[in-house]
Amino acid sequence: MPASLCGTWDMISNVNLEGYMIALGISPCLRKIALKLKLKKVIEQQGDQFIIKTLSTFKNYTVSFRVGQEFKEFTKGLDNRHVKSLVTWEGNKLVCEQKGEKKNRGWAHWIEDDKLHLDLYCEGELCRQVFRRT
Ligand code: VL7
Repeated sequence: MPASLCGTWDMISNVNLEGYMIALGISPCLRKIALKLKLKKVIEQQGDQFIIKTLSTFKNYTVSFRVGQEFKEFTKGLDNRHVKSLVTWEGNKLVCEQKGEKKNRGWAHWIEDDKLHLDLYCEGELCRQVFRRT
């Protein structure tokens, strides 16, 4: 049983968010704002059901899903695309594949050294974020 992802987390590192946002086609103006943000994650889990909130002073983004069940996701306020998402456990990693216009798009969360790790990837760009518990 992997360590629980649940709780409230503060971002402590953020590598190549710029590359990830360029891959998503985010405008230079929005990228400049996004790069300055200290993101917070709030993760709730009840069995196979997850709610993941990404919070900032600028905007918030919430996704909820059931592990193993494909769902329609609209990335409202991010790149505003419609994707078909599927989240599964791959070992200790909670992995999301986001199928749509952008190839090789998704993310993975896992716990390592009591920290929450997040890889965000899109079309060959990888953004790596690390969070610590508040
Ligand atoms: C989503 C930044 C950059 C557009 C706004 C910046 C405001 C705050 O997908 C994500 O998380 C997954 C896994 O935890 C669950 O949804 C990360 C935020 C990363 C994306 C795109 C810049 C516009 C961002 C909401």
